[in-house]
Amino acid sequence: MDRKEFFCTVLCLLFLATAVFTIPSNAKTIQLTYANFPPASTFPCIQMERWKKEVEKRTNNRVKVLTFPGGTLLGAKDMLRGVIQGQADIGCLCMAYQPGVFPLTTVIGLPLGFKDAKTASLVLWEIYNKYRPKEFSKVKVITLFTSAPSNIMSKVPIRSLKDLKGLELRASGTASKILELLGATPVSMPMSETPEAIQKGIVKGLLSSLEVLKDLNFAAYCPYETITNFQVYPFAVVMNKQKWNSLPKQVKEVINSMSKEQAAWTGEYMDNHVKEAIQFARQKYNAKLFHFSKQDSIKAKKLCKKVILDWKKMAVKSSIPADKVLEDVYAFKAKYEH
Ligand code: 3IO
Repeated sequence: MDRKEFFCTVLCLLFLATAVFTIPSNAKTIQLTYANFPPASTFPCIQMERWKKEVEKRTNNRVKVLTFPGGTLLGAKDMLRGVIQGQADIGCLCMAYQPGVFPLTTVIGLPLGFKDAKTASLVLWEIYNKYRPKEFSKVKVITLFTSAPSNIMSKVPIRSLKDLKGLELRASGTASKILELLGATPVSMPMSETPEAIQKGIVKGLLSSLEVLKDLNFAAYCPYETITNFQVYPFAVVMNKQKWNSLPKQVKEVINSMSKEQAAWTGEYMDNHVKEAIQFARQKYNAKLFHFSKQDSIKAKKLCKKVILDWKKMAVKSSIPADKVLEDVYAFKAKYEH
């Protein structure tokens, strides 16, 4: 062949090589949309970005995750339905926001004495894995985790149960029931609606984990924190079932291999971040921390027992082996507490 033919051939080969190596791999990129309800600064979104980064890395960028924090794709109470309907491929939801919808896994949100989010997150994962409850049968569960134990953040100091009487505090699910039993006036709403309620003075504070003092700047409004460690809020990250079924085997394996790891990572991130947020609130807003007296702590614990009994009654009605589930929760709790 002459020079011209030679260059033509080289060019053709180059073109073919480019086509073979780039076009098909681009075409095979799998995009997943991931919806989240609270602002990007908060822990459900921090764990979402970590998951995105790890999944993209571990699939060699075959999967691309598009994240939507702050309710930009789906709001707090639309999450499960939105994922089932395919408005988002993945969604992060808080089980406490839809009472009755997650009868088995809300066992983790009872006042059982969890001391940290890592333990509670791992126990939640184990319980889900063991029972595979039908409350998640319409979706694929990607991971599960919890907040750190809840404390009271308020505009007024709360040093005793007496100080709680009639006080409007924002909470959700089991946390709202606990406040009611202790004589406060719970106002239930998702975290995403809470900044406005606090700023407008609709509520005098909230019951949740303390990292929001920093992440949502609640320390500016609630400089009084009462350490109660009542309960944790359980969360689930779920995927549309059809989308899940359409994924290649290797991608499914990467995602499945990350479920428990992501639960532990998120719990650990949360536990460390709570400490940072308390420091932040103390330094920047001169926050004060209170504890109930021994008597009030015992009294609060006794009053809280009713929510455990109520859960049992509800669970039995839903054909859940309530005693066995609780027994397993306590056993896993003992295993993961150090
Ligand atoms: C929570 C929810 C969204 C963003 C940050 C958060 N920290 C603790 C929670 C727990 C929860 O769902 C709630 O509503 O208190």
